[in-house]
Amino acid sequence: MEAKRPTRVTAIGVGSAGCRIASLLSRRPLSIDRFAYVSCDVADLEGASPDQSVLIDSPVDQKLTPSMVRGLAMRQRASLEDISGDSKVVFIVAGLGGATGSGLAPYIASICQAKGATTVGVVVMPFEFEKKLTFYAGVSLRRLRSETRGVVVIDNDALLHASPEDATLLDLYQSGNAEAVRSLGALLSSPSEDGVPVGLNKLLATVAQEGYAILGVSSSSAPDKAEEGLAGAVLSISKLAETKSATHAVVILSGDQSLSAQEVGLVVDRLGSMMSNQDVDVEYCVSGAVSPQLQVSVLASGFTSTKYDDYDPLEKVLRGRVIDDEMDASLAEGLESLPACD
Ligand SMILES: Nc1nc2c(ncn2[C@@H]2O[C@H](COP(=O)(O)OP(=O)(O)OP(=O)(O)O)[C@@H](O)[C@H]2O)c(=O)[nH]1
Ligand SMILES: [Mg+2]
Repeated sequence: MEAKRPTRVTAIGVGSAGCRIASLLSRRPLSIDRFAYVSCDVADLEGASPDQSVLIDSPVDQKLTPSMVRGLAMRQRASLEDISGDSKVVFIVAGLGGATGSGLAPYIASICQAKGATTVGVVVMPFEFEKKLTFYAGVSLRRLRSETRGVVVIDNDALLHASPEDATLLDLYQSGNAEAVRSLGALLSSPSEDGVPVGLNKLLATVAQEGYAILGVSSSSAPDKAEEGLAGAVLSISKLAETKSATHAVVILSGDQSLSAQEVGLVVDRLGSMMSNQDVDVEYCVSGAVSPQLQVSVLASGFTSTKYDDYDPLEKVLRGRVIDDEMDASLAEGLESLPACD
């Protein structure tokens, strides 16, 4: 009998956006062996088998906050420990800003890291019009970064290239998810006949730099589509961080099968000058999905400062100091070595 292959790579969708994006990714041939889902909302777990999902028991008559969700999840820590199995690498996929994704993504990441898995966050940040979500999103992003080897940040606004004025929120989610999944799918694709994957090692090395990795996405059907698409992807990153401070990047070319090797070489060569940084270490991958449009994405990493720093004004003011507003006491490590008072 053939021995069961150990699970090497797991992706865990957390909260509504995270579960939706993870579920879409699970339908593609990727170098991810297993998918799992965690949410407070049973609708997010529809279609997932019980051994792949954890429903956090939560009251239905209260508006939840991230810290409330985390408190509720602590009672189910054993199930959350089980969900990553024996994986060597775990991707935590979530939308930040709501209660579930913001509260749980850093908590689940810390559990996976404690089990020894290389843990990477993949997060969607709120739309410009979701101002009231930015604070929780900013706090959670910072926490997630400290519990992971790296975080891939996707800005929801950057996923929307042209949307009709009467588009519903669900329409925006659907078109945004299609863009994100096409790009992430190419980035995480397994070796196949119609593509050149970047490979998990190079991807992890790119993401595991100081600060954040940002995914910029663009599509083009113009005659010089590869170069125009590259310019669009770099522009979308430049709205979030200084492109010249990137240290590593992966150029992701997805679809149209007429893309020549010369065009691939051209965009890889042009990236450094477009980012005003000739020293950036560039990898690339090509996915052969057939589509009339070429999607060009750039995953650039090493950003220690981003637009999202402003989402968490408390961190900016405090700079590592702690607000002392509770009459409790933290026991610092080392206090036990003080002589006991009899
Ligand atoms: N791209 C994309 N963004 C989404 C989707 N669903 C929600 N979002 C965004 O993700 C962020 C978090 O929203 P949710 O995922 O709905 O929140 P949650 O984690 O389920 O948290 P609660 O429902 O508040 O407990 C918000 O900025 C949403 O606009 C989706 O399917 N795709
Ligand atoms: Mg939700």
